[in-house]
Amino acid sequence: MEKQLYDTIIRGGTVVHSQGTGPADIGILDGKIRAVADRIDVRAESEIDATGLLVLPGGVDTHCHIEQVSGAGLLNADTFETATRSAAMGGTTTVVSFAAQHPGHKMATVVKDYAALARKGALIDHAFHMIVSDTSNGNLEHDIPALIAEGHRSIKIFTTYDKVRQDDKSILDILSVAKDHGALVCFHAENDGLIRHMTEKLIAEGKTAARYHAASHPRAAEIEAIDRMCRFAEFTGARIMIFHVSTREGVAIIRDAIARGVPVQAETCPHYLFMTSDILNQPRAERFLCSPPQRTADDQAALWDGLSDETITLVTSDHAPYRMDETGKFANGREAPFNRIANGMPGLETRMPLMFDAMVTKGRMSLEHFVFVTATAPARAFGLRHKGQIAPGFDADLALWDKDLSYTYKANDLSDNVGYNPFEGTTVTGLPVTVLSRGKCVIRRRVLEGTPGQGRWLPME
Ligand code: DUC
Ligand code: ZN
Ligand code: ZN
Repeated sequence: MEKQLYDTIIRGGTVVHSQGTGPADIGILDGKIRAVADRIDVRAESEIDATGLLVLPGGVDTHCHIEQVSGAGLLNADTFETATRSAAMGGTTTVVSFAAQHPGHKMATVVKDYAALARKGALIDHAFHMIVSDTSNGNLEHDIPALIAEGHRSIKIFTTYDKVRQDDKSILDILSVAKDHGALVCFHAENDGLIRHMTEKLIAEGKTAARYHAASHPRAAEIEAIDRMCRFAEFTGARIMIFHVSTREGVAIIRDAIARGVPVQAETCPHYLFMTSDILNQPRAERFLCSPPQRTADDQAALWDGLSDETITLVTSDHAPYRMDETGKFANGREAPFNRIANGMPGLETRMPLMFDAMVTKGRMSLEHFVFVTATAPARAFGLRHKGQIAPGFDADLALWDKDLSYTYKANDLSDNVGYNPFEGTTVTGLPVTVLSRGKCVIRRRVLEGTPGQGRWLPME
């Protein structure tokens, strides 16, 4: 029997592909895109009608915390199954989460354990950043270079947070190993001393409510640490990524560093683009606590400018799921002071629709730029060579979007396990309706079809 050219064809959509945007059919075989053409004349066993829909690369979310144990010993609310089904519902088909090393642990064991959890639960493809908190015991000399060689080419370092933070000397040691072995180093960049100084002061003044979290992470903390990390990258020549930039000054420092030739890239997240610190005056403010905290409308304008001129090239979710109960935000009691409440909020499912609505529906930037910041640039930054674009040879990770479909987020309507939606009340126009991972429908007409364990680990190249 003649071998089929394609097992699936997506017909009649408007496709954003590597050569431009326009009507095209997409031919898929064995999970890969084989053809993007005006019209594909042969038939396939499975045909998907995309008439009236946009066909975009599936989103690539390179900053999400999944099934992770925090430095304080708290387990995330999401498993790989619940997190990745939520991601897929929001049009995302690749996630990069964290293999979080705690002091005393071997990095190789940590990565193996997280990989096993993902292999069992993930509905979509995935990779890991290695959170390095202990460089002793052979970790820096042996485990980390060996893991980099296997394809774990991203390291995450905290400049603050008890237990995990690294001092300057250790950061420089890690940067030097990363440079020698070919890894990217990502930073949670906030000055630890400033945060501890402000936290102690606020608590001594009796200012313990959740809303004081913003004052405890002053903008100067981010500004100082971003500048220092850029200087370290300049000095060592190591490639770095600044996670979750939130301030105008942070954007300016990165812009200047890029102009000097420093190998620095940067991301921001929807909660910095769409929320200001005023949100912490709302009831149940614990829902919105994150670090760095939300800032001002002026910072938001600077972040958008940074996206426009490509100082910032990635928009990720920083999905950090904690339920509003004693398993999560209230693990230290309902009356716990702000510094004893878990940081983070869910974002895997809302990232792409919020960005589509702001960039495309509201006309702030082009459809192609939306695809760039949510899929192409994150895939490129982390060496996920077959993700983030529609072109022959790429994985058939696709999201079919109805640009006219509107939805107003409700209190608890996401497919994760977090129990609240921080964007309750926000209306978005433009939603993914059908989502494919390696040519298989994970979501079909907004209904989940994927199965846990079908996602694969991706080496970073
Ligand atoms: N900030 C982080 O850096 N990580 C998880 C959650 C958060 O708010
Ligand atoms: Zn962080
Ligand atoms: Zn994070």
